[in-house]
Amino acid sequence: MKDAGFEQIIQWYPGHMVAAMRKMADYIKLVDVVIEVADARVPYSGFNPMLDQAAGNKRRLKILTRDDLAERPETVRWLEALGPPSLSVNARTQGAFVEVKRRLRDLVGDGHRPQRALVVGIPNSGKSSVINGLAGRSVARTEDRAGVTRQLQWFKVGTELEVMDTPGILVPRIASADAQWKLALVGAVPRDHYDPEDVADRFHRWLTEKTGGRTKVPDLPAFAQARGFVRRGGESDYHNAARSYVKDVNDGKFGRITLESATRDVETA
Ligand SMILES: Nc1nc2c(ncn2[C@@H]2O[C@H](COP(=O)(O)OP(=O)(O)OP(=O)(O)O)[C@@H](O)[C@H]2O)c(=O)[nH]1
Ligand SMILES: [Mg+2]
Repeated sequence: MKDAGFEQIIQWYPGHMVAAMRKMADYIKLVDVVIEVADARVPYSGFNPMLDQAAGNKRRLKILTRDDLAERPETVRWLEALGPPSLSVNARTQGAFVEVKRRLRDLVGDGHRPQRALVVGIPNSGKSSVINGLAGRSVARTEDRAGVTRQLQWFKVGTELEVMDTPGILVPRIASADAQWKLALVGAVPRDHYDPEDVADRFHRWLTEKTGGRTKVPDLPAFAQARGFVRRGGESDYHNAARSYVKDVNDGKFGRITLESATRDVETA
């Protein structure tokens, strides 16, 4: 029963996503290439098939962001599975975008008019960071929470390229409990839409299984105790501990962790 409740809790498909999805269908016709952005830690659940479908026969560039937080061998396998043209970046570093620009040029060629690209992906995947990386300065607002970009907006990148930033869009119903906690953990769902204790517990159970019990990452009770999350009276404050725990995962404090494996998760999907 817990799973059923959990599945209902971690769903987020507000009106602005419905509206953006509709508008995007119009803009897709105007662009030369669609840049699909996903977090390298969840390259399976992190791509929205609805967006891929909406891109129709447009050329695509798939970018895995947060490759600084993902396990390198897994990212390499994912890039192979996704096929060219795909690449991974740490979108917070400018250097990564030399290669992104080269791939884009290869894809769209040298036209007479400025070429246009639409950047799409699920919330908090790093779309606006990719725009800033392409622009070489901070033009689009970025923040570490889901749902920052709410409008579709064009940005000029030099004289050759115009890129459109779009709001993050999830699927109306995230299929499995596994995909739900993983997307919540990486920040694709707003904080008030999930129970952080449940997500932290599921993450640790998953990691324990994956590593055959050899992980050094603490579970939530150990973390709460070590970090002094106690209420008056000596009881542990698991809720706030779990928020910190989730943040630490995303700050890379527990090391690089890829949540979906190219070999396992693709085959069983
Ligand atoms: N460590 C790391 N952080 C990143 C990377 N890319 C983006 N971020 C951070 O992730 C957070 C979200 O990035 P955004 O670019 O705002 O994500 P978005 O997809 O535009 O989000 P929405 O507009 O809410 O859908 C920000 O705090 C970024 O600094 C990356 O490659 N590595
Ligand atoms: Mg954004």
